[in-house]
Amino acid sequence: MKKRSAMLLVPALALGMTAFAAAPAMASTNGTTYEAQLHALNHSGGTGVAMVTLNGNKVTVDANVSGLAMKFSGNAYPHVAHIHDMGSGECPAVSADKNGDGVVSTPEGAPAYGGIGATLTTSGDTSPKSALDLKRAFGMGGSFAYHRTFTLDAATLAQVKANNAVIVVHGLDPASLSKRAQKEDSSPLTKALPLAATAPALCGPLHPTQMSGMPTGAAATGGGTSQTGTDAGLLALGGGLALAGGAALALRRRLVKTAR
Ligand SMILES: [Cu+2]
Repeated sequence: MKKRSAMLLVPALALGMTAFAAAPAMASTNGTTYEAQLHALNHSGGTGVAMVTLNGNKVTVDANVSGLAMKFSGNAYPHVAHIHDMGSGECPAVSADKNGDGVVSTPEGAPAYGGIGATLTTSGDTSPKSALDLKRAFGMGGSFAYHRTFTLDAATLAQVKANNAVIVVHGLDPASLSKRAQKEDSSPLTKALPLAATAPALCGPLHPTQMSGMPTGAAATGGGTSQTGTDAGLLALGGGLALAGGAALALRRRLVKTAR
């Protein structure tokens, strides 16, 4: 079934793939593209689209997002993002806000989208260990483009193929949160970051598509590569880098546990 549908998609993909800057070679049973329409969570006001193309154990992720929180304490906002999996392959409803603070936190949404299968970093490690690495975050600022090819672990790869993977982009404008939520940290993920920094802002389940090519939507603004002011922004977020690394180790386990 999978192989057959992939074969049928090849002509369409071959045409569209020319739009990708680094189009991977088309293998006979690979090259399947999955698309996620990214919708706002927690009233983030953002939107976007992500395209995920598989080639063997390599994955190429292209995304465009816009309308997210632009600044944190006057600096470009670091938005982390992941391929979540092993949940229900869905985005959470407002009712997922179990503690009633007006925010569906990352763990509260886990029954819907699962734990972290891969972290969409800009360089280096892409495992759940980098989940809260703000320096290599998915993108900086309110609108940006993302492009990267990396090796996907077997478990996450299988989840994508099973249509049980979800793209989640994190990071809310603290001012948009309730007074109570503004005072909360990101426990149990990490106490080093405020709730706003890790709460989901965009979400979209990945599904196979015959469409291919660069995602439409926000034009690339270069926000994803701009590092200006980043360090100060990270400090403003709580200087959580060092702590976040350790905290992230337990992140996937906790999220998956929550999802069960
Ligand atoms: Cu995530």
